[in-house]
Amino acid sequence: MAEQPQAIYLKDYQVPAYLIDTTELRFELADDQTLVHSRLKVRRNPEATSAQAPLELHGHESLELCRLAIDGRELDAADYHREGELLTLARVPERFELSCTTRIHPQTNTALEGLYLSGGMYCTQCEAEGFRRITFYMDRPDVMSVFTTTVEADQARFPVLLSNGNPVASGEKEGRHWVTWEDPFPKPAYLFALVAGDLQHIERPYKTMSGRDVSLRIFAEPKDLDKLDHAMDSLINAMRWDEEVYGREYDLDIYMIVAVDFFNMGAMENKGLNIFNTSCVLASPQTTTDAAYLRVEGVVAHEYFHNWSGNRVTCRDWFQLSLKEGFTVFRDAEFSADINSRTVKRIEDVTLLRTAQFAEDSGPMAHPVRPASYIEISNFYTLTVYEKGAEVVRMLHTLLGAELFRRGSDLYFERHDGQAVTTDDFVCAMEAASGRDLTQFRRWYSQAGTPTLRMADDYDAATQQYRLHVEQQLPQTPDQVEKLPLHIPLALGLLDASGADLALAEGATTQVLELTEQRQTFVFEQIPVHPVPSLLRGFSAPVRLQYPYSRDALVFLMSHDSDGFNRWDAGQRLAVEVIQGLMAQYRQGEALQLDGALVDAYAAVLDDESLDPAMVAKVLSLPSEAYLSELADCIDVEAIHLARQFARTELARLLEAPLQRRYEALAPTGVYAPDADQVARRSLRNLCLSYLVALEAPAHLARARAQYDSCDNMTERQAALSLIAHSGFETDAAAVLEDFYQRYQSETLVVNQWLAVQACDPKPGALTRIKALMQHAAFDLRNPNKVRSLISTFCGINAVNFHDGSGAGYAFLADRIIEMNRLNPQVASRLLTPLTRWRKYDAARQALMQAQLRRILDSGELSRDVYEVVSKSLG
Ligand code: 0A1
Ligand code: ZN
Repeated sequence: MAEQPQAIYLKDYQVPAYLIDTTELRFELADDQTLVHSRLKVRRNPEATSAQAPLELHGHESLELCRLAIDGRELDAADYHREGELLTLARVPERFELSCTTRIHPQTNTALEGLYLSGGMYCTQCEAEGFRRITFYMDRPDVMSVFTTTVEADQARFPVLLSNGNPVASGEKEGRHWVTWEDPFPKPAYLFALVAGDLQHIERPYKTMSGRDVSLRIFAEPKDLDKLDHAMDSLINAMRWDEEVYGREYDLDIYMIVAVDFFNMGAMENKGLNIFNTSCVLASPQTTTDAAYLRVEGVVAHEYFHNWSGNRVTCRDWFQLSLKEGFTVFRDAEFSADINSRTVKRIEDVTLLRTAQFAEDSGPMAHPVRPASYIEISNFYTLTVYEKGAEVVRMLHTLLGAELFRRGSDLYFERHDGQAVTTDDFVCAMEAASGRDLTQFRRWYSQAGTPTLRMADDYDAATQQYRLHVEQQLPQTPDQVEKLPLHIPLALGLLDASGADLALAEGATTQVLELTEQRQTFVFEQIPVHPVPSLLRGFSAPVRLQYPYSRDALVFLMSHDSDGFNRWDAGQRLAVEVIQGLMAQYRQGEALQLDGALVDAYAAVLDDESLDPAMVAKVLSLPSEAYLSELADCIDVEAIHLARQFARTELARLLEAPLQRRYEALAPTGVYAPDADQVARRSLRNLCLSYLVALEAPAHLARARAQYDSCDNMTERQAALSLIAHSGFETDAAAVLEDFYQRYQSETLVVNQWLAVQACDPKPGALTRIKALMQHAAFDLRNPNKVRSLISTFCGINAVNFHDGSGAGYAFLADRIIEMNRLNPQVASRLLTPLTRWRKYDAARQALMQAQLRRILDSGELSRDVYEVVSKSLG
């Protein structure tokens, strides 16, 4: 290997030696190249330690430097030093103007970082370090500058030219035109954006709470213009919510969103000009499922909320990424909870956290919410930084209460508006506003790993004392051995024999205990009966909870707990135990026998028409294979799959009549709308159908096909499609897949769904089918959405096929990673995730997976992205 990439450490942080007050950019977009002219007003940072520091500019190796001048004086190669990603000017005046011209090639940019082409349109992605692929710059978030940007291009092919802020001038000449945009808010380069293309938009006016008029515009390719209304409604709801809940209003005259097909992530919060993956903005009843509607709403809100939590107050350095991401995920989750079902939203978020973030936290890439080092920052846009980071903010909210938390956030925004700050500044504001000491709480930011809470209890009828003993344990992670106890909010309630909540401190039915010691006992006085505890209500902390619940107690909580989340969680615990029992039977060669307790509990929930159908659907959904794998010490792929399938089919067999009854009773009554009521009905109806089809009876298959044929929306059609496609009725499966493709071949996002449905088909032979689909016209290795739909879905979800004992799945994935490493390092690096988990499998699979990781490591020039994950996984 060439030189190994080096790690960067938080402890080495130094303030920038120079500041850039203003940044003027001019882009000349042409077919074979783009010229980028910049003029920067630079001055020495008065806070820098050394007065003689060199000026260090970042510039990607792909940049061709055409011109560099200081105060009009042209520089030549002898005046600077260029090495790796740095261009260094040893001596510069205290204050000067730096002019620079670079030549770049968006047409061949497959990494989708910097300026690139998506379909035929130009767009940018600068977070985290993409701006250095555009021009030489101090590409670090603590250098904030006022940007003026001129975009010049062919007028006919690129009629729309956008950048951050407001358009202030435009003109045309000989078939080309230009527009100048000014953004008055100082921002780091990662928030810069540019778009040029043949786009159309929808527009709506918005009046902020202080009466300012804002024009909201969403741009897309003309064919998608009819799929933008939901995003617009979501944006307006988010803007209102942020005014009401956080007192934050929008600050520019225009807010723009642009939909692009080629995008590495979900969306990007560039100031005033968000760029979105089409999958996170387009929505129409015929092409979009209910789940995708909710995702669009959440992502639109997320990017909007970044305008304050991220843009007005940004990160000092990339170690602080969770400052903006954790806080913003918390904000968007609360927004979604407020406008949809709070409990369902919480269940979904916790499911993701417990399945994927816990896995990350116990794997080779485990890192704290505020990492201490990285090789490639793109690898740290993780579930830990986002989701666990949001849980950390949620815990602050729980500990302080809504009112003090709001005072803390007000103080944070007031203190740090226009600054680049740290997670510690955030905690300091919360401390100052609440008067609470959060010293120990800060450990959540610096210690990796998921804590386990072991609990036990006893009750003394004579003294009416109930005592809860809690022990916290934080596991070792590759980066840290020594761990200190965390400050953990533990919300709980105590139920009497009738299922009613007992009154706890100050008459409340839920109390938040604060766990700070490694071992602690909490004593509850005047408890009249031996209670059933409802622990960790609302999932009040991101921990693994161990308490010896009996199956009877779980069934009891499922029907009585006043905390909706815990009612669901009791059902999950019960199902996990039952499935684990089946796995044990399978391994011992016994005939599988489903515990009747689960059947009875499910029957009761299915029969209870007073419950929200969305909750019923959640409660009756068996834990996923991925969650069961996360819980296992050594993952037995086959046992998990078979035991879960058995539970499913048995439940379907024993509950066939009520499932059928509810399926029919929940038939659609009116025109499709993605409203809470309808979404809830469809989710339960589709769940009933999925159980019924599991019986592999022609009548139920026909039911699914009838739904497929007669429905007016993608939620019902897609559900039916995947059930038929995954069934054993192979002719019907092939027919429905073909029909679906014929109907939707011009809808890229729907075709991606079609790829994903096939990728997760558990029937044998999946790898052959995947390989064939890679040759299909619908597939394109350069489009990250397609790679995710086909390859990530296969390797991440289709466990029985991917983990086939031959190792063919692993070799296939390694080939794709080696290929993608050259094309798109970020996507390549994310593809690695399933291989990083090799330690959780049996010895034979471990060896096969490791061999593929080594093959990747030896495959030649690796990007920093892939190198970091592979080397840490093997390390
Ligand atoms: N900040 C965006 C996500 C994002 C992160 C990195 C990207 O490129 C490496 C792109 C987008 C968000 O949180 O929505
Ligand atoms: Zn974000």
